[in-house]
Formats: sequence, structure tokens, C-alpha cells
Amino acid sequence: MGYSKSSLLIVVNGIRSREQAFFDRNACPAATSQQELLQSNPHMPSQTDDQLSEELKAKATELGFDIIRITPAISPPGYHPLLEWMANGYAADMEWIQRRKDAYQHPDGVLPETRSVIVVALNYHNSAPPKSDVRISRYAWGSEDYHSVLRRNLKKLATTIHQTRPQAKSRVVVDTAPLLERDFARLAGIGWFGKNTMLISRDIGSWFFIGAILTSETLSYDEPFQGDFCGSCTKCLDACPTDAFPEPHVLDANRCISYLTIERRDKPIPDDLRKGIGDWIFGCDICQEVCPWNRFAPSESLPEFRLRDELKQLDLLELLSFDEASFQLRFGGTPLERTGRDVIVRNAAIVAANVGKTETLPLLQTLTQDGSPLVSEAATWAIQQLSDI
Ligand code: B12
Ligand code: SF4
Ligand code: SF4
Repeated sequence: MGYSKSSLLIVVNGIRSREQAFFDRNACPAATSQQELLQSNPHMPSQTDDQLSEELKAKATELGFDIIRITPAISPPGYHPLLEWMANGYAADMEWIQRRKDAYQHPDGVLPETRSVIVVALNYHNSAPPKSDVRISRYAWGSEDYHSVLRRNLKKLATTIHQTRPQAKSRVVVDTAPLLERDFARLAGIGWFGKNTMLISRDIGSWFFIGAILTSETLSYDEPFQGDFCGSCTKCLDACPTDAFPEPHVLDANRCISYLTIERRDKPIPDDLRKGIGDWIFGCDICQEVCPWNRFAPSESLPEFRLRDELKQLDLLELLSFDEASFQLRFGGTPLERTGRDVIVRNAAIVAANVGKTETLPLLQTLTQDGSPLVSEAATWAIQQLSDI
């Protein structure tokens, strides 16, 4: 999932620490000099690292995060595998990853002088909607885009740091910054890299988002995750309909349905991969659905990720009829808005052919004249496929 908006830099100034409030009330000379000392030395902890780390963990639980762990800011072991991944062309057209490849070397590339990385996991698992014409990946079933949900709650969490260490610099990271989030989640001890490349937790499986706060502060650190609990299982590798895994733990984005249906927005989907897309119009969950570690995944943690009524039944006839206005009416403000109308209609045309829905032929015929070449090309292809039935 790639996003172009930059993550938010938050340096919370003006929030008075408990110490400051105490000193203000008691206004004695010693107190003033201590206060000055605190302000002149940003790294002098006003609370011990242990206390602040414990407070952060308690606050994270209160905010609904499922897991929070903390790791020192180091150069991630996944940096060289990342370079190899790009050199093999597996990043497809996600030039925003390649453009910032140097910045991935250390969290300093995102926030200078980062000392600690606070990593959270937020579960979004949800029970499946009734069968409809098309499928949408689970992460997009909620009422709000997960980036905004995570950012909002991470910003609240970051205030815990700034209340006691007013000079701290922190930055909230969800997806967009050049940070290998899965690497830091493993370093913090959240889980291991499954053969499907997902970070998997023994406690909650893999249906979770990762978010992070980079901070200039030192904290108490958790142990990295040791071991790999995939064993001899290969269910995810065998189930991928487009053969997107050239080897275990490596994903070729060019072949992944998630990339094809969400990120590939200005080019047609290659012909040889269209059948494999099956009935997915937005993302794909197959390599997680088959994973035994997800059998007992808990239900979603926040109401924002509860299945929206509008997604319970999705009809190809409606999707293929979308113009900009009706697309916005249906998907505005939801995670699907991000791709725009043309991509969803293009995907819907491919799905119509894949599921053999001949009732869509009149609509597809109209779409061959669509203003978007993405849509008209896919509609022409779909008509050919349906005519062969
Ligand atoms: C680009 C991207 C994609 C791309 C590429 C995915 C990929 N596997 O690389 C596409 C568009 C295909 C995609 C799809 C999805 N994504 Co995405 N994506 C990202 C993003 C923005 C960057 C990932 C990246 O840098 N990839 C490059 C590869 C090389 O790195 P990596 O897979 O993250 O980490 C690997 C290396 O570090 C390597 N490694 C580390 N050390 C070592 C050592 C050795 C020896 C070796 C060999 C390897 C190795 O192993 C890690 C795991 O494979 C991250 C957010 C972020 N900033 O990290 C989200 C992220 C990875 N995506 C996420 C999700 C939820 C998804 C989807 C499930 C969405 C969907 N349902 O459609 C799918 C899952 C597909 C899959 N099986 O991965 C979550 C994953 C959460 C989790 N529990 O793991 C993330 C973290 C977003 C988030 N903030 O929650 N995604
Ligand atoms: S998300 Fe789907 S297409 Fe992508 S690797 Fe997993 S199973 Fe394959
Ligand atoms: S399906 Fe099997 S091999 Fe794949 S990630 Fe899950 S446990 Fe590992």
C-alpha cells in the first residue's frame, strides 16, 4: 500500500509537564533552576525511561492498540534485502519507495536524531460479509481509512512523551515514510515474517496494521522477536492465484493483486494476470485467509474497522454504472476513495469477465466509449472474454 501524503511531524510545544505545573505552583528558586535545566537539556529525562515506557504502554492500551513495544533506532537488518528487492524489479512502479531508498538506512532518514521507535499493532479482523459479486480486502471494510485512524491515535499517544519531556521531537509514521515498518515491528518483538511476508503475531495473527512513533527520547526497550513459526507450512505460497512469491518471504509486487488493483492506476493490468484476479476489486486477502495463525484471530479492536453496511452487498451492475458523482456518493470518505472511480470501474470490468456475469454486457458496451482509456480497454477485453463463454 503506497501513499504519497507525507507523515505528520509533531513537536508538541507548550504542553506543560507535571513538573512544570508543580514548580509553577510552588515558585521557589530551586524549582526555577531545575526547570531551566530541564529546558536547556532536552535529553535529561524528567521521568525515568522505565516510567515513561510504562506510561506509553498503558496509554496505548487505553487508546485501543493491541500491541505496543519499543525498540532502539538502529539500521534495520531488512535494508539490504530491500535494495535487492528493488534491484530485482519487485517494487514494480512504486517509484516513491525507490526514490527514497537512502532514507531507509536508518530512522534518522525520517526524523534526525531518532533514538527510539515505538511500534504498535492495531487489529482489524472482522467477520466476512455475505457473498456478493465482488470482494474487497478486509483492511478496507471499515468506515474510515486506516491511516487517519492510526495517525489520530498515535498523535494522542505521542502527547504522553511531550507532557513529561517538552523538548522531545517525535514523528508519527503510518505507511508513507521511508521506514521498514515490518522490520521495526519484528525488532520490537511483535512477531516474525511469514512466508507470505506478513508480520505475524502469535497472539493476534496477521490481520493488523503497523504504526510507529519515532522519537528523540531514550526509552526502555523490548527484546526482538526470535524464531519463525511457519515451520514446513506453504499454504500461502500455494494459494496465491497470481504466483506472486518468487521465493518464500519475497513478494513480487508486479504480480500481487493488491498492487494491481490498488496501486497500478495509470496502466492496464497485464493480460496474463487478469484471470488470477478472480473477483477482487480492491486488494486481496488470500495469503492471509489461508494462514493457520489467523484461525483464531480476535475481532476488530476499534469501531472504525467494523464492516460498513454499504459493503455488505456489492453489485457489479452498480459498480459498472459509476460516474464520478455516484462513485463519490458510495465510496467518498472510505478507503476505496483513494483509487478513484476509473480504477474501480476498470477492476469491476475484469471481475465481470472473470465471474462470467453476462448481464453486464450492455453496460460494458457503453464503457467501451468511456473517457478513461483504462476503463474502455478493460471493458473491451471483458466483452471478448464474455463472448467466448
Ligand atoms: C509497498 C507495500 C505494499 C506492496 C508490496 C508488499 C510487500 N510485501 O513488499 C503491495 C502493494 C503489494 C502491498 C500489499 C499489501 N499490504 Co502493504 N505495504 C507496503 C509498504 C508501504 C512498504 C513495504 C515494503 O517496504 N516492502 C519492501 C519489502 C522488501 O519489505 P517488507 O515486506 O516490508 O519487509 C521484508 C524485508 O524487511 C525482509 N527482510 C527483513 N530482514 C530480512 C533478512 C533476510 C535474510 C531476508 C531474506 C529478508 C528480510 O522481510 C520482510 C518481510 O518479507 C508497507 C508499509 C511500510 N512502510 O513498511 C505496507 C504494509 C507492509 N502493508 C500492509 C498490508 C496490510 C498489506 C496487504 C495485506 C493489503 C491488502 N489486503 O491488499 C497486502 C499484503 C500483501 C503481502 N503479502 O505482503 C501492512 C502489513 C501489516 C503486517 N501485519 O505485516 C503494512 C505494514 C502497512 C501498515 N502500516 O500496516 N503492500
Ligand atoms: S495478497 Fe493475494 S495476490 Fe498478493 S501475494 Fe497475497 S495471495 Fe498473492
Ligand atoms: S500460511 Fe503457513 S507459511 Fe504462510 S505465513 Fe502462514 S504459517 Fe507461514
